[in-house]
Amino acid sequence: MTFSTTFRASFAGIALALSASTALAGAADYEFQPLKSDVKNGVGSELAVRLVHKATGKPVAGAVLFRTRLDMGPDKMEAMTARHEAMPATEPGVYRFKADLTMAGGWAFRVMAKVPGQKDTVEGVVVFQAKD
Ligand SMILES: [Cu+2]
Repeated sequence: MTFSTTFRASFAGIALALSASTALAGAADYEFQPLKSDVKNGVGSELAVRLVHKATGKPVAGAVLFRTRLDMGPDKMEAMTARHEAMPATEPGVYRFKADLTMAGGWAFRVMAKVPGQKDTVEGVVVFQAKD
């Protein structure tokens, strides 16, 4: 291999890496985090997640959360789901839900979100521990 082909090959690699990270930048820049991962097991348990912009650590307000699912996947009970409903927001970037949990253990809150100014859908999984 000559110098020039080596150079071209590594340059192509860098270009590829750059375009890949640009393409993923949107959705991967955001993260859902639990406000408090320990929650009460039972009816009307309150779960709250914060959506943050990873680079700045700032909460992201005004996102539209959809296709939410709450299941016991973390405890190998994917099929066990819990009813839940969104509650009014009390602080920017924090999304609250009231859930009817039926078992103590690990619950995964799966969510998709449309973030203002982002065309890619942000996906998140937040694990909560329900305690009796
Ligand atoms: Cu279960």
